Amino acid sequence: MTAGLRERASRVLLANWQGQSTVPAADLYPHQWSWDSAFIAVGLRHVSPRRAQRELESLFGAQWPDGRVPHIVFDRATPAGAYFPGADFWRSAAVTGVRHPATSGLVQPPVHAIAAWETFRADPELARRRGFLARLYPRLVAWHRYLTGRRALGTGGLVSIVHPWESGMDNSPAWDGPLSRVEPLPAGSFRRADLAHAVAGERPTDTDYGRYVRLAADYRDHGYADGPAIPAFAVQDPLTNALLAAAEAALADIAAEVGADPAPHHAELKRLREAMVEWLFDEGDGLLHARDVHTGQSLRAGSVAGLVPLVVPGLPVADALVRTAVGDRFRIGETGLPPSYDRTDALFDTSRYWRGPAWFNIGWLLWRGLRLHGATGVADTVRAALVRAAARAGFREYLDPLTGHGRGARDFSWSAAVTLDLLD
Ligand code: 9WN
Repeated sequence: MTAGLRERASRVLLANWQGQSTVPAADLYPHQWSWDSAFIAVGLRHVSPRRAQRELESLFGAQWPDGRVPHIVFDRATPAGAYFPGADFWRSAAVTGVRHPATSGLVQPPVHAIAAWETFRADPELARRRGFLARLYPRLVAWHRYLTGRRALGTGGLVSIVHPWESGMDNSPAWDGPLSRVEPLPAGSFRRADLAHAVAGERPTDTDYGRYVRLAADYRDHGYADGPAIPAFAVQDPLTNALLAAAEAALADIAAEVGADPAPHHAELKRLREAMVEWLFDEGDGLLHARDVHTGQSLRAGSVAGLVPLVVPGLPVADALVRTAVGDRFRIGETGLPPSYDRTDALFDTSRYWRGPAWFNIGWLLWRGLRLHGATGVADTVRAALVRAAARAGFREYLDPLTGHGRGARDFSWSAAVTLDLLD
């Protein structure tokens, strides 16, 4: 089974490869996405280390002068209406001065340094010969500096995201509260392209989209400036901050490899780790919660994002998170499939996108985090469940967390990529 699965996963990555980068899924997502590319590189390194390097290089080739790595890099050859909002909506050239590639102006969770380090480790000789890390290191540093400098909007020095798309977990119930303050654009004022390829009941609603488009248009119309005004949606997200902290640990390894000083990265890891625990951890609940920058309030919700800080080395509250992961709300020790939302909560929905379904990338992050903190038995359960689900359901975008049935797009790149890594 394993040999066949490896073969099938490789075929998905080869089919979705566009020459310089990989699309998340052929019809639904026909461009390059930022955090997808990082997970894809982690899997692609087992198929072709050179392609894995190019995947990250092409993404960072679209980095903005201010250091931000855009969440979508648009493929020129793809018809304009294939994805909404497309390049003509974002108008990135007006800010960057660069017409090609056109990009969005939002970001996604900073998992890239982790992917770069793993990609390097797959073939250090090739990487050194190509100057892979030497070229990428300053770009990764600029990316992290953008986040910690320009996006430190609230108190405590944590990074803020300014759009649900930036969380990577677009319609998580955690965002319902802050989003309710945003007046949605009428559904008729834009045309969704996703519903041509996906089941409406498994996607965000039209009202969600009305709010997403309103927020994105406002950010664009302010020139993608991060201040002085704080956007209507601004939250300190545990997943984003945890991945940044873990990415700083990876950056320390990368710095040592390229002859730079790792010390600032260790210091940054420590700073972010302390701030996360101080501002986002809820001891009573055993989870980290996002914080609303406008109100300073904790957005108490049962999002799996609150378990992702397990990826942070030296996290002092790791034991509490492991207990929550195996407790009633997530039951990861039994099922191995981490639901994206608390399964005991009234808002839990087994089919709707980030409101309950299990996702391969989150499972992969938790697998790493659980191993990092010595919960190897639970980590093994997660690994086995994801591999079994991929074998049974194929490389679907997400899974019903109770049955393992596949949902969303088929031949989804990061599902294939992390399966390859789990099989290694
Ligand atoms: C908006 C590509 C992306 C993922 C996100 C996922 C989804 C986009 C969409 O697809 O978001 O960025 O159109 O729904 O939520 O995590 O990166 O796979």
